[in-house]
Amino acid sequence: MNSARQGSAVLLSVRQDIASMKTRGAGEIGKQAALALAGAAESFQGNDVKRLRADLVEAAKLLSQARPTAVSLRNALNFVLTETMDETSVPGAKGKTRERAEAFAKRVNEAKGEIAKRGAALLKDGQAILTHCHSTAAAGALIEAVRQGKRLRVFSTETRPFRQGLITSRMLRGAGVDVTLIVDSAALHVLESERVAAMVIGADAIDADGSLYNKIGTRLITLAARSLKVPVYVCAETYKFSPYSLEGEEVAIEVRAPAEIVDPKQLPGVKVHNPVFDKTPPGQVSKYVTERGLLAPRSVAAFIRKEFGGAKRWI
Ligand code: RUB
Repeated sequence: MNSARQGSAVLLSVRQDIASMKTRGAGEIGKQAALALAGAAESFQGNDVKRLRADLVEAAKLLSQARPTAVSLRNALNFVLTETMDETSVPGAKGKTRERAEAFAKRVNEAKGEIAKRGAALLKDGQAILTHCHSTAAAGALIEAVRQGKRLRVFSTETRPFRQGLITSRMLRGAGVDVTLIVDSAALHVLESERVAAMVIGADAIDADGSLYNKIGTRLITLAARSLKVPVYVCAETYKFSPYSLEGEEVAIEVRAPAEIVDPKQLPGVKVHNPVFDKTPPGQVSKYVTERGLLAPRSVAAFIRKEFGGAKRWI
């Protein structure tokens, strides 16, 4: 296989890994997509920099469609394309793509470390905490709190249908956290009976109006939490905030295959609907915990304008 063919095979395989959820979680898919774009640049053959730039935009579009809800994907790819698109030679553009992709990957790791500290600071010794799905940012905050000597009891929802709660539970247990798995529909009962002190979750996308897009069930469980006045802390790196929402673009809710819920053959004639994210209104989020500090939902629009205002986007 020549290197251009090999490059596009690698790109398609990264896209497939993201689409099939072998690679999952908004931060990780942004990082892997950024690195895949660098790989695509490296496998380009020839001296036509305009062609390379056009190919990179096409590759970025292809990658960004793999998970429509995660704005981190598009933000990561735009981050890599910035500066790369100003390069006037093929070697220059290849080098810049790699440099930007690695800078993004570094940013992801550093942001998670910072969020872990800021999130942990919100939690107190002896508290019961509820989490949903598997967010590396949220899990990082819980692990950091325990590392600091705070004894937490964490309740982790199973998270139907993909059961990411099992990943969370294993990860937390591996880090020495006291963790209990519950089914999603036990959330309200557990919030009340275990006197849960806070919910700590992640984010896939955040709108300018402060709304949160996260794993299906987030809206329902945060509603349950707020009905008991339990605060909801959302651990979210700045690349989860949607610059597109400033122009009113709605975040798309990904709908996945019915077979992820049940084998359709078991239910002939029954329709099965599998939306995998939902939109939680800003009133159900207490604070966004970002690597730059805590953010109230009402301050998100100004934050997005400051962070992304005027930045060029290719996808
Ligand atoms: C994962 C999910 C996570 C966010 C944040 O959904 O909703 O809460 O992506 O994760 P899926 P992280 O399993 O469908 O990708 O903090 O790791 O970026």
